[in-house]
Amino acid sequence: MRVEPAPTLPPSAPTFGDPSAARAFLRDGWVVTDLLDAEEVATLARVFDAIVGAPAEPIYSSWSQALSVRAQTDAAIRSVTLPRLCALLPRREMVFAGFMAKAVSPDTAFPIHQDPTIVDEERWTPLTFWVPLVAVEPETGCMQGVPGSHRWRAFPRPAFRAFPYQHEDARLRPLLRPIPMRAGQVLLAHPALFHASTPNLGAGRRVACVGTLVPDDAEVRYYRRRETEPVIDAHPVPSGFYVRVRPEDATDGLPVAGRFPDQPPPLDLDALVALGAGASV
Ligand SMILES: O=C(O)CCC(=O)C(=O)O
Repeated sequence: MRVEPAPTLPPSAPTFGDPSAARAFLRDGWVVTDLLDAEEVATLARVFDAIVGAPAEPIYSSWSQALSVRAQTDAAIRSVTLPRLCALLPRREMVFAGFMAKAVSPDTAFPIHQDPTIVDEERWTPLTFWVPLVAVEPETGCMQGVPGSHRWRAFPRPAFRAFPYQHEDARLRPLLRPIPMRAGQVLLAHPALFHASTPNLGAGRRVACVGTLVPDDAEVRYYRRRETEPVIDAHPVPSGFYVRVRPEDATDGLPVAGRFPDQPPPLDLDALVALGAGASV
């Protein structure tokens, strides 16, 4: 099956107040811009030290911590980043925020994946935000993206389901483009973007803030794949759901807005490369 590139993103697609950034987002699936000043970066680094300290695991994610830690982390990151993000992107809400940290280790590469669907992407454009608190380069745990791959999005991506093209890793890897950034810049990416990050081979821990923004009129959902059959249920969820509850524990009794087959189409590498070449933009 050939997936045709979407000619445009929905009406709520972000403009970033800058037509060239909006075009780059449409074409590549991400943009990078300045967000925080040095004092705000230092504040968030102190928050990380106070809440997390020196984690034992090579890759630390707030997402896998106790709910109280997740809520405390979300509140602290939100208070610093949300005013800045809203200045850049009016009428957005933050669904959740957390830390992603990498110790210095060759074992800290993050494999190619997409982030889960949390809104109907035909109607609304969500954004993953990622803000490093130190400069990042290919040698120090920077993000990498496959340009245009966010438009390969003809299916919902349920939470906790493995990336469906893991077996294509060797063919996808050469398409990854590194995204070096300065401390305090923000990467704003479509969650459907095929992305990864390099191992941190630098001199110190790499800490980044990560989270999701949605248009403020969007219906936020939890897309859950059934255990027994390849079907995805889309559950509308209340505000704060991704901060206050562990979604995997809490879908009983939630309404269902839609059902989808979980059948990602086979990967057509030529079509994916054409998306990245900006063929349709
Ligand atoms: O922080 C990283 O290195 C990777 C983060 C990422 O890809 C994600 O949170 O989806």
